[in-house]
Amino acid sequence: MNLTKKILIALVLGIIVGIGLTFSSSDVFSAVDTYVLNPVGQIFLNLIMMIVVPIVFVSIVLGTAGLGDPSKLGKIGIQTVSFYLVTTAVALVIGLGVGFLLEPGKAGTFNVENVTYEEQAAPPIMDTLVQIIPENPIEAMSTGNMLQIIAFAIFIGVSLAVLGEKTSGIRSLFEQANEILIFLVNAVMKTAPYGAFALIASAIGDTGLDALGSMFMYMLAVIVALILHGAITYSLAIKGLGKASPLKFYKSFFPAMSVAFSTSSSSATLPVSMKLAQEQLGVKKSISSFVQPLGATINMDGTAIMQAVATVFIAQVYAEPLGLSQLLMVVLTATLASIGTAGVPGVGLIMLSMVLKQVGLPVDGIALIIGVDRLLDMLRTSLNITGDAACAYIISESDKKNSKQKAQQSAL
Ligand code: DAS
Repeated sequence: MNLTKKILIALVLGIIVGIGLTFSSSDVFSAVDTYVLNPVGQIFLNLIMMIVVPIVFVSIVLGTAGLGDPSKLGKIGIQTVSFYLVTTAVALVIGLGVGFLLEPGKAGTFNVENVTYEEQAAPPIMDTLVQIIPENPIEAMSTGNMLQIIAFAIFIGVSLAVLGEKTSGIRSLFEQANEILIFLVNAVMKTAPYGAFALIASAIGDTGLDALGSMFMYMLAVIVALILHGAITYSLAIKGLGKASPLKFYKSFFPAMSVAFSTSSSSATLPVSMKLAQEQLGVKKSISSFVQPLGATINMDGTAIMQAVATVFIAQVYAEPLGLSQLLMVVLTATLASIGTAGVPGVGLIMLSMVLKQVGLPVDGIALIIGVDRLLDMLRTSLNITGDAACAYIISESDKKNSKQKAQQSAL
């Protein structure tokens, strides 16, 4: 049986066990979670996270060096950031639209008297952009600062590309390191079904049926918007720009989506999403190694959708209507906020407080949605990394077409 089927079965069993645990006593759940689900889930998470920093660094060094001409890096960088900003803005519009249509926070259905939320300071966007250049790359790696790791790897990769033969030994060292890391990814992925089972069962058991019931409309609005964005925006882009079958794309990429679902972390999923993009979708290694790690950090359409729906939900609960200027502010703030959101579990909520403050809504409203956020984080992270892979695929296909045209022209 292939890995996709094993992970699917593990997820279904995990959902069944999770729902079963919601009917058990809290003692039973905490015992099962403490001694079974959490250890198995955490070991899987740690195995995956162990590879993230080395594979992102090595892949981007090789990817950037592989691009050859540094000016090509600029062209691909502009294409990548443009795709990410446009799809994030589209995601926000879809999220806002579904929020207004389904009205999950219809006034009067929620008691907000004792609702409070201790907001966590979101890093100012300008600080995030300035701090991209690391003053200490080793510290950036030890703390998992993905934007700084990406920046440092680009500098090394461009240096290898410019120095060419002089540093061929170092480059082959990176290539051998990459082989080791790919081997480790394959080995770790064999544990994915066990990790997926434990993490989804724990998340459902932890959320509980009460929260699932009272927040049903909110969850439905987020899920509908996520599906619309994946089924429409990405499918149109893959079909229209990538000239490929969206169904084939999703089928090939599903194991990475399931790892993102299990881990709720775009960064943790990177080793798998890059491997599948290169091996199953035929994305050029030099492009995948640059576009996907960058996307795991600055491109989060699923998160943007949650932030849009949550903003409409909170505005409805507090009966505070949102004007057009506020809606535009939501799109702008959430798009920029996604740049500063690291690809780890739960950060979307931290950035949500930034969006709510920007449009004058009570940040305390986050306390209403926090109970079901872990489950929604799993779903939105799956969409986050799918957008990154769709972008890498489209840019890779465009690059292949350009190279073919250049080869034909030089042959004439
Ligand atoms: N879980 C984050 C990610 O890794 C996104 C979020 O928290 O919304 O993509």
